[in-house]
Amino acid sequence: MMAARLPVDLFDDGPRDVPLGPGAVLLGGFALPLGEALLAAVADVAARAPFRHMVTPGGWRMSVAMTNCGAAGWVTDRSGYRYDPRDPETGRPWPALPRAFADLAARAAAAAGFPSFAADACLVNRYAPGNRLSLHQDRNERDFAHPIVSVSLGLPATFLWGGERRADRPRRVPLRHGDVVVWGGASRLAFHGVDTLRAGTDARTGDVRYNLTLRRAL
Ligand code: MD6
Ligand code: FE
Repeated sequence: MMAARLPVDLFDDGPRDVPLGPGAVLLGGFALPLGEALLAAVADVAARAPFRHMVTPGGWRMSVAMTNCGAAGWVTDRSGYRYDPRDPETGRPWPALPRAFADLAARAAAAAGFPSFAADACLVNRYAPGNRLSLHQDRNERDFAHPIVSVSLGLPATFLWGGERRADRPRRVPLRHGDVVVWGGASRLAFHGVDTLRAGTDARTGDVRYNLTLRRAL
């Protein structure tokens, strides 16, 4: 059964659900009731698996700081991109996937038409002003039949929603604290990125944006 959706705030018209493409939808404010719990869990994860700036196979240090939780974490270094059951920085397994992350991912996926999604991994991105994520596809997961659930927390950002080809001109989609994007199906391999984060102050996160991408990686 679907829980009632809370309006974003008193001066808003409530949830903004925006179809992005086949199998892809922005669920406006879907994570809003959980925002503080999610941020507490992020702090907990980061205490055990610190945010770090990974290096791409091409040798570039990423401006976005990242960490992971769950059975496997997405990592990149000079040898390539992969999911690793251990944090290369600590040598230990990644922190467990918080229950609140897994529950939210299942509910959001179901709301978007993907019943029975069970995430086993979460990449946590932290953006400071000036940071951006260039257009890419998420293709290190084992089975593209599973969708990805993406949660925005803190400062607003502009999501770049591209097409099947890198050269397709991306659509600009505003993402705010509490927004959830679910995508899978025919859109699963769409190119996407995040435009340069603008400076600002968020009452909950200060001067950063966090993004959780919940996946079935294994
Ligand atoms: C971000 N998100 O919003 C970056 N990837 O900070 C992603 O790269 C992403 O939001 C796959 C699925 C959903 C996403
Ligand atoms: Fe991505």
